[in-house]
Amino acid sequence: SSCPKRSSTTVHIHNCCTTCYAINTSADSFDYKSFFAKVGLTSKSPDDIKKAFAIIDQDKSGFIEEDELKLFLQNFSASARVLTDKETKAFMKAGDTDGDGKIGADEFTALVKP
Ligand SMILES: [Ca+2]
Repeated sequence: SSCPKRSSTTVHIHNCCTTCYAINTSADSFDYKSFFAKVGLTSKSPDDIKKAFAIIDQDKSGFIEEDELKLFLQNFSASARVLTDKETKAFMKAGDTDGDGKIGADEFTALVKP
């Protein structure tokens, strides 16, 4: 089987199978815990997790806002789908521990390494 092409800006922490996972998760079935484990983020150093965070934080605001979270999977695979509103809200709720409506680097790290 062939691997989908990735853009040079995608997070290079995954292998072909995780790319396929990012593409193939069907609507409302995204589970951040299993995704982080599958792409190998959970075993990365805190520095590497912060690097991934910096890529997901596309406008470099220091936070992952809801619109950026929606495009989360596309950071891992350019051809991945956007998250549904339901998935985005559940993901945000899980990561936003201080309730300010966005996910900071420390919150993201805590989400990846609970
Ligand atoms: Ca941002």
